[in-house]
Amino acid sequence: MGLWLGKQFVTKTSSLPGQELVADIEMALKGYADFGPGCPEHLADAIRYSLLAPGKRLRPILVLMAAKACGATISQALPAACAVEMIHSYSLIHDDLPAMDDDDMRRGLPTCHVKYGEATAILAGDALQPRAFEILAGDIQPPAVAAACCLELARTAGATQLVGGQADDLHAESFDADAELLDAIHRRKTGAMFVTSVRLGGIVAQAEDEKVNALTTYGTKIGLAFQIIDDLLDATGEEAKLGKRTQKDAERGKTTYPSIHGIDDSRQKANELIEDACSALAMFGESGSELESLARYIISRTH
Ligand code: GRG
Repeated sequence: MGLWLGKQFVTKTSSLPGQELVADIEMALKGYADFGPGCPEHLADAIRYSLLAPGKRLRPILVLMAAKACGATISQALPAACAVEMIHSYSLIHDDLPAMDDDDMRRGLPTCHVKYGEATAILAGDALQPRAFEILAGDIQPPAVAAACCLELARTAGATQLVGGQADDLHAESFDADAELLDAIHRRKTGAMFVTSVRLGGIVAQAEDEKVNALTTYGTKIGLAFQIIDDLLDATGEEAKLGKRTQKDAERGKTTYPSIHGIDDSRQKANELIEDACSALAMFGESGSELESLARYIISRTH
């Protein structure tokens, strides 16, 4: 199986690199999903249902790979990996709500609001956000690095990046977005979390600025490539494999990368972005090889 990427036919595996990290991530997430006796049982159930559903764990894998590439251990970076997944899971729960993208299927399961009702789904997302910062503040050492991680994630999750990108994306449903606006939406709604994931790895490792800057370039490029492939999968992918509905963008009349640039040029662009991302890893030498395989997975993925 391969993917036609403009001039190139990519035959790389579509299995996600870093699978050996997933067991550690899942176990830590389970621990952090235990809010203790003060949390109402139905809220705790809804949080666990969405957070522990079978996601790819791409962002936490990126945190851990970047941390390793910069010389940190997995256990040093695991709290940051879980914090990122909490923000990501909250954003998916809220994105699926009727007031936003109105989806009934996510990660192969009924969405949180379909299973638990809208109010509980909103609250589950709400609870995941402060939990992310509680984890960073409490479990990243030393405290100055914990504070730097909180600042990094807060900026990305906030009104100019994740939330701002989502607001522009919803707003753009009422008119035809141009290529510039579409890039700005993708960069903030999707790309920013990829950038922050690898930057958090570098920050936890207390890496020098040069390395964090290289990771920033890498994250920016794979983030946009990921969204382009997401648009292509929505247009051409299989629901059963994706675990979510397809053709949603066309149904909602949404402007997407393929609707502006066409399918072949979109694939070509994604391919170029991945090559740029891999070039940005040059200074890491062999330590960057896992991040490189992960970048190549992004263009070959089928879900
Ligand atoms: C509600 C503030 C707020 C933001 C929502 C995440 C998001 C922003 C929207 C989701 C809609 C969407 C399909 C975005 C495209 C990129 C994306 C985030 C895909 C889902 O990420 P995956 O494929 O999901 O890594 P899993 O389930 O594997 O974790």
